Amino acid sequence: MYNIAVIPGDGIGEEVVKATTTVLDKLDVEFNYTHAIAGDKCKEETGVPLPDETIQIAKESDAVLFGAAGETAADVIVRLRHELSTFVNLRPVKSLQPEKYGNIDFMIVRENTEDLYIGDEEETPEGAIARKKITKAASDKICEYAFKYAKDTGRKKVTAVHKANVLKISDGLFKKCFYETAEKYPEIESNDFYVDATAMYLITNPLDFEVIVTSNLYGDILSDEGAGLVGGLGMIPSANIGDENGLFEPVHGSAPDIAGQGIANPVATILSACMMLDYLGESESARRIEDIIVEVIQEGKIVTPDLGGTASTQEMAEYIASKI
Ligand code: GGG
Repeated sequence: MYNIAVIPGDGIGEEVVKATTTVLDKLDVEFNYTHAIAGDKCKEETGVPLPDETIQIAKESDAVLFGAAGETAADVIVRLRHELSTFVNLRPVKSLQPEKYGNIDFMIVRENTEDLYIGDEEETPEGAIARKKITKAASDKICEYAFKYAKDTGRKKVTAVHKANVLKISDGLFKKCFYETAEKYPEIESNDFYVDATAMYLITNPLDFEVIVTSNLYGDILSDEGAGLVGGLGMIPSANIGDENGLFEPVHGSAPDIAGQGIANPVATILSACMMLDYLGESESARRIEDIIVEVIQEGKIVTPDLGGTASTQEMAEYIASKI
């Protein structure tokens, strides 16, 4: 039995997490869920966006399933990643509808602990300043992770994304660490692009990418762009992995425009749960659910409006669950 901390967060978080546990509950695997609060609503109600009790529950669990972050993202999801020492955020951009989006399939390996996301901002007489932190240790660690991931999964190329022509010291260090790590993996091709060029290449040449390794902010932005390549934010899961903890969340946010309507696409969160199953060593169940999701989307009968259907979040989840 696995102890799972469930943190729905804000907006559509509640709906997509409920849909996901509906699917998980049909597996031959036992889960003990401990629900915990965090987010904008939590801040309104308790005065804090991320209560100590929630952090404790997350730390004591075997894995965390998170729904969606809203305006308090920095104090909730970014802080949780730190509290759980999850140094990598894996964001797979994979097309489940190749006939519509082509065979896009690449992994974004996002550094999860530093960059502008350290939240070191201050007001100044002129306006504001934010500090960007890039260390050799974290850059080496994430580049090593990316190359090892490529090797372990049979990928042939790793691309570093940075802006080292302008941010010469910080992104320059990231680029240097990347090529030092690349030397240890001569069998894997390595190249690098500026982040602005990458934003274009993802649209013009998406099939050229296999593994992207990048810093925190660029990884966040490029994964939303990646979602746009394969059907939208409802399709992309993510896994935050550390030496001791795993936190699994869809790439999308709280989507206040559709929250409460029961029409959010649950696929990103269910696929995040598949990444959680892999992390827990339940890969057979993960592949089973992924296959069913592809089947359900191909059928196109019981899918949410963003996928061309009229089903609710929960109806789509129950249909997926019924096929297990
Ligand atoms: N881009 C979708 C979104 O709004 N995600 C919530 C968010 O801002 N998360 C912060 C992060 O992933 O670092």
